[in-house]
Amino acid sequence: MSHSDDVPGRARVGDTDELTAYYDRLGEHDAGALWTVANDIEPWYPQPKSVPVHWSYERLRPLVLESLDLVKADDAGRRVVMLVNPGRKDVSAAVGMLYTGLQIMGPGESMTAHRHQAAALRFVVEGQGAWTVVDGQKLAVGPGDFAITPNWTWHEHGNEGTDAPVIWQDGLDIPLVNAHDAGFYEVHPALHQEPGKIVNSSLLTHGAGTLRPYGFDDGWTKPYSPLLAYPWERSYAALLDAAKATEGSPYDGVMLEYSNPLTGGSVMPTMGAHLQLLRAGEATRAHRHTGSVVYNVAKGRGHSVIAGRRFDWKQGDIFCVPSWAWHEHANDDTGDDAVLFSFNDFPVMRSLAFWREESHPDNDGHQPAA
Ligand code: 1HN
Repeated sequence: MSHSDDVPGRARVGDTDELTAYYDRLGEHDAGALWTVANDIEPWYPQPKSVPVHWSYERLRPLVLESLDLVKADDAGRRVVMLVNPGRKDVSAAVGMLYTGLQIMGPGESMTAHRHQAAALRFVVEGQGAWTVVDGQKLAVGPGDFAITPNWTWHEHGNEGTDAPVIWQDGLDIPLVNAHDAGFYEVHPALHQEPGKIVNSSLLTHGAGTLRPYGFDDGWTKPYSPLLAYPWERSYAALLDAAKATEGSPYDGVMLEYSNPLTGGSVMPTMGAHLQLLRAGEATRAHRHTGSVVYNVAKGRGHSVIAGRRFDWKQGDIFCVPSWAWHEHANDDTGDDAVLFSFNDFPVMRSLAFWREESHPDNDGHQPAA
């Protein structure tokens, strides 16, 4: 496929005085000539404004901790240091149409309940004692746990630990919602929900994986997972089990998707999430696909090559892969595994029939050395 625009079938009209005057007259009627923008608005292949970014946890953590004394959590709504892609400051996105940030809650802190059109998810980075109440269900979460706040569900959080702050990563589809002019927001009329007595009830009911509730989940017609929190221990154990039986994917290593246990589909309609294991010393091959991904290094150290640039990472670090960017990952520890948590907009890509994927054709499946 040619990527030059000077080919039959592509817009290639040069400017003349007559045409420029014509464009001006169209402009006066809030109209324009398609051929002046056609090649920009219909690129040969995706042209993301987002660039690959690596956020070092070691460098950000002191700044996140600093915010504890600077603002009260409830005054701020949520006390979050957001991670902003230099190419997407206009929409406060970390990559593509995905937002992410690091939220910190001091010991004993709690926040009021609200709900919004955007869907949210959390990945706990450090600290004991965090809880969140989602749609009246109290979830206790610790490091490595993954939890969801589907769109329009009431939610409020806190830290009942006594000595240390909790830091978790938030992921939301805010830029996507705003791109569609579909945002709504509500503060809970009573400021707090009345949680049911049983903590983690969705995990007790739906957390058995292949064993599904029989005869008592018939009412579940909601478009998101009835399981609201996925504990680290089980998820990591599942990865280790899978690694005993499979080589995994040449592009992703051993990767598992957090799924809706009733459908096998993504946890929410707009965002999916994965946990992937890179064995000691393992290096994946490069591929690219439509859809954006935000990673959090859950364990270990290594590097990724994204759009030809190398990023070295270790536990707690966050990095992103823009749509259609070549990417490959390597575990640089030859004695221990590395684990990457990630969330993505793949459900959007798939449901709109935008999904495309291809493997890197050259250099034995690797990008040219960065
Ligand atoms: C939100 O509701 C939370 O509930 C965190 O913890 C970050 C960013 C934008 C909009 C809503 C939360 C958010 C958010």
